[in-house]
Amino acid sequence: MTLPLFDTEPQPPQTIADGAVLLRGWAAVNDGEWMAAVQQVLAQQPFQAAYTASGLPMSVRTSNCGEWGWAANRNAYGYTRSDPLTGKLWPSMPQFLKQQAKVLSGLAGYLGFEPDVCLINCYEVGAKMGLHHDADERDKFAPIVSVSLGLPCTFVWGGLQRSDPVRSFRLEHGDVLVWGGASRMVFHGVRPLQAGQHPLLGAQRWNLTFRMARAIYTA
Ligand code: MD6
Ligand code: FE
Repeated sequence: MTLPLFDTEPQPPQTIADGAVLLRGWAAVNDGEWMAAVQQVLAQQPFQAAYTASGLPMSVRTSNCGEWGWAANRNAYGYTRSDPLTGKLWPSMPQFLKQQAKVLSGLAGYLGFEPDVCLINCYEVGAKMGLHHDADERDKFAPIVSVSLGLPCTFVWGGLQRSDPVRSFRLEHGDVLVWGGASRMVFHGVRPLQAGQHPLLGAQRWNLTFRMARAIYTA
């Protein structure tokens, strides 16, 4: 009998739509390093409340690292150099995170990915993300690398129009979703987080999205 090397073995890349690749379990193999790197960011930039475009409080809390960060208060949202709340520059992106994001995007077929932001979202039980697309980045085709840690969620994947039909799938600890090109402006969301206990994250889900906020993707 052959034993799996890891609790969650990385699965072969799965193309879920044009330009969108799911790498199941790829961040679970070194999740201790992922956790340590995120904790290092959170020590400098703790999770804080965020607001939707219409000024309503969101159920997720956010942190950032990188040259830019995504921030939202009651009046405005978008990418800034520093945290509008404290005036401090966003903490720099740990080398481990940047290197992993580059390797994972490469595995999905995107060479030359140079993230200048990692937005970190924290979901507690009941937290959700309504249907949206990410349009604040300058390059509307550059990939985004999305890493899920902790409790599983139901991810909703729609089309280029808000009214397009959606399908949903589970994202689990260590799953990585890379999407750009023709899928970059697809509407998507996250259903309310179900209660549970994860060995590393307890009752939380963290989602890391590596983005090119200001740079133009040329590879
Ligand atoms: C989440 N993710 O997984 C929410 N956006 O919690 C996103 O909204 C997202 O995963 C753009 C690109 C990838 C994503
Ligand atoms: Fe999004």
